[in-house]
Amino acid sequence: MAAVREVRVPDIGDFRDVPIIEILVAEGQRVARDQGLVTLESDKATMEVPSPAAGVIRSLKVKVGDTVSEGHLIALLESEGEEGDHAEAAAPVPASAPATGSAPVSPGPALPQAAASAPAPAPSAPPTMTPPPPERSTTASLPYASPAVRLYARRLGVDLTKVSGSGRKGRILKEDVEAYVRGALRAPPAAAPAAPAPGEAAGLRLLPWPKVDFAKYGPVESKPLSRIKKISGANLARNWVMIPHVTQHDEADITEMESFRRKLGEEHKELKITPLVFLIKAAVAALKAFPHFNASLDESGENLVLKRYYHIGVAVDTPEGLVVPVIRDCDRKGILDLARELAEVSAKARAGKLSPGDMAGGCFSISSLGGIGGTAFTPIINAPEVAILGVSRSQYKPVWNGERFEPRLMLPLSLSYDHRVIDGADAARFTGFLARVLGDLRRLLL
Ligand code: CAO
Repeated sequence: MAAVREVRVPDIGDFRDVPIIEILVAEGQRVARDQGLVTLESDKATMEVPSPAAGVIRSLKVKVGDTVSEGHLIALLESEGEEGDHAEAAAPVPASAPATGSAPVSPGPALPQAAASAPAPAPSAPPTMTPPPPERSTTASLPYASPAVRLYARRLGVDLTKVSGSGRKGRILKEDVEAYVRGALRAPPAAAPAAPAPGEAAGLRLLPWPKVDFAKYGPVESKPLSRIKKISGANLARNWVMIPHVTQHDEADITEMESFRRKLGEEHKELKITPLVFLIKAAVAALKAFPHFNASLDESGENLVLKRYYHIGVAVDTPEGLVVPVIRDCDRKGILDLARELAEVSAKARAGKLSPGDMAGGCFSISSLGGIGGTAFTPIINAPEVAILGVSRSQYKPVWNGERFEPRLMLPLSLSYDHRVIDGADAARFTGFLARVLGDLRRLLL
């Protein structure tokens, strides 16, 4: 049941006729137990008188400038009386002590921010008052502020050592903290933002996109992007700006592989066996040899998640735009199975029938433009994967065999990798490994 209590000045030692310098609450205000009600300040110290219980301030019996001694009536509190509440004259809280309940009350260094997030002090501190700094002439002196102001500053994340006080003897008031926050909000950012972790916005500060009235220069027609283009475009843009891409180019001699592929094609006329299926098998072998390519950064950007499965994404060009279905467990499938599955997923992709699940869970992607043309390109990494292999059209080139040039079928490889995870030397080793495997498929048995 609610009861009206008198809140009086507690035992404050030898101090008498101490002025009240701050009233921290208003009549009718709900207060928590231990919340500061008034601040007292003598020539030698300041302290707060805390509320002995949770409740509502019915009336205040003092004002700023009044002088009080032990036992002086401060306020009437309609308390929500719980067992164990303090007696009416609660122990005072030293105003300039570090914000830990039993900390010594002599002036010391300001709390570091981490410690400053500790809960507000319990009112069990000894009834000793803390001397305010005589002068706030050096920045090394203890920030001189009441616990309420300290708590307020902590909640706003303000380091009180950076705030100058406008109160008596340089005391930091609530208004000083507010003025500091206002100033900080107006100030330009001190430094460029830190590199974004995966999952965070890049926070780029770019020029606005140029606005051009194209119709001024000739006839135009506006056509909306397809749904797939909009989705893949947003993904590609994020991946391009958030991943530091480097592309390593190499060539594989696939002369022998090509004659094997043709032979297989004649034996399995029902299947379309293209170089891509060999590339999938070679990629799995390379991912096994270089496990950090078969990995993703976690959301914090501080850990690499290594995968023990081998699901390969294949970029498929469809009339609606680019999609990347994933072929699962490529380590457990042979060339013929992969050729069959590749034909199925690319037909499904072109028919617009892929489900989100068909495109999820990839470890590494391959983008082949070999059927179309070109000599090299820079594929964009399919986040959160850390590398992607681009393949261009093979062509016969004169290759020096130590004695003479001979015509060899050379396949261009372009490996884009996330430089946060993969170093250039490893990328060169990875493409070199791929080239050796494609040059001699027996290596897949090793
Ligand atoms: N060099 C020379 N010829 C190649 C080749 C290469 N690297 N890759 C494929 N070919 C040949 C194939 O053998 C086939 O010829 P034959 O019919 O005579 O055997 C022909 O080119 C067409 O192949 P394909 O493109 O139909 O089949 P694929 O297995 O190579 O590729 C698929 C399948 C779905 C990946 C492909 O059709 C596709 O969509 N590619 C585009 C991917 C894309 O847009 N990537 C860009 C993304 S941007 O990062």
